Amino acid sequence: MGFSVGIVGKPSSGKTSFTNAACMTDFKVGSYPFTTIDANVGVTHVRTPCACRDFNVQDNPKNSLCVDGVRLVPIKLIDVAGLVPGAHEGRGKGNQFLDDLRQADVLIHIVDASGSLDSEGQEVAVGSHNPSDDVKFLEDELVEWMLGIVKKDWRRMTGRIRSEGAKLEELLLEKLSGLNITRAHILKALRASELKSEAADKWTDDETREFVKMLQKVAKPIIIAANKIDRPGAEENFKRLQDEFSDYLIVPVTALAEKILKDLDKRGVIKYIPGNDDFEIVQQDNLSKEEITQLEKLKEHILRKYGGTGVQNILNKAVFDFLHMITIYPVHDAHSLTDSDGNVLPDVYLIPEGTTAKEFAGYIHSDLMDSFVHGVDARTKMRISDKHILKDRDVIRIVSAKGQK
Ligand SMILES: Nc1nc2c(ncn2[C@@H]2O[C@H](COP(=O)(O)OP(=O)(O)OP(=O)(O)O)[C@@H](O)[C@H]2O)c(=O)[nH]1
Ligand SMILES: [Mg+2]
Repeated sequence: MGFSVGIVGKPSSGKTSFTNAACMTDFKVGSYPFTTIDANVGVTHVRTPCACRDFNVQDNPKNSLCVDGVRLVPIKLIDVAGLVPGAHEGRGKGNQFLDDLRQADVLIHIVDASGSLDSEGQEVAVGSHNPSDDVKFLEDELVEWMLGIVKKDWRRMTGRIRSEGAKLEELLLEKLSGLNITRAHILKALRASELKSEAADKWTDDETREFVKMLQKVAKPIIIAANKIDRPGAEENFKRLQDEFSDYLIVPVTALAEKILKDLDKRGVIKYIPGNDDFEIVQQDNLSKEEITQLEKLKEHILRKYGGTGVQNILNKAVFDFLHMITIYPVHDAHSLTDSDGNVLPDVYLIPEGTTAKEFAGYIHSDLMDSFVHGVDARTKMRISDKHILKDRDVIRIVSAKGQK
């Protein structure tokens, strides 16, 4: 399992550049459309205060990292081929490849904020394309993709509501669980669309689409990266996007700058912590005068102005501010905070806010949920019940009938 982010957008908007910058991978980037055809998968981290500081202990992270009291929690990025308007009718590379996004918890739409690509990713004069159009068409294409899946076998499926008294949410759950869509998502979308689930076999096409639109918003929500913010005209387009889509989370991003800074940091030329709005040049001799000027410009016009390159920022915002995920540390011993090998605070899990102790056990292992007896909160050393709702940075021992964890 684990947390996954889908990286979507039209060709050449910078999806692979974003993925490479975030994951320090080397997938192929190109200035021509459809450089990526098969999905690229990379791993990066979100950053959050570590529980080690609350307990004042030295930790030994296993499934994650801890740097100066900041826990780096791994997440997966899935970078797919470019999507173009009419993809559901087979244009561009079609939309079948979106099946690669089945496991995505959230989608980051990489928009070319410089407005220098048409809707198919072909270069046009800078500023001549309005990125707002991209936001609309991409959402439409995602809805069409999900609609195709929902409507498959629809007549036979909804027929079971009348013939067997089956419930629509159960039928849909069966069909959509492979898309990482839960019962809660389906119920929320049904409520929001105000459609009668008992009469699903009589829904018009527009009604079914309405439901799927809600489902997309709930189960595959989109946040927007206004990428190439380093280019001329991008700032105006970013503001335009913010005005037009005021209820969306939109973050200015430069994937290019993030990659340059991380590469220089890796070589030891600068000291840069991803997400920061600053860096320090430590090996001046390894840079030309020109490069130093460029770096100073980058610091002043991008990092200081926008609070960083946006790559780390948008990932953190997606996970914590937008999806309200929390971090939980399972331990074997609630006193020493260790696993059975003596590692202190070894693992951390990203789980949705509102998760109970018993549900959390299921994230570790389904057996552990079935055999759950009670939990122990390492802060209070008190027992917690199956229904106890966990909070961010809780350190929990799970006591199961099998006596483990
Ligand atoms: N100036 C600038 N250029 C960028 C940025 N991000 C990407 N690019 C450039 O945009 C072009 C396309 O980048 P890719 O990362 O290959 O784009 P993509 O969305 O993966 O494209 P496809 O795989 O073809 O769909 C390349 O020339 C990149 O160098 C950025 O933040 N700033
Ligand atoms: Mg690509």
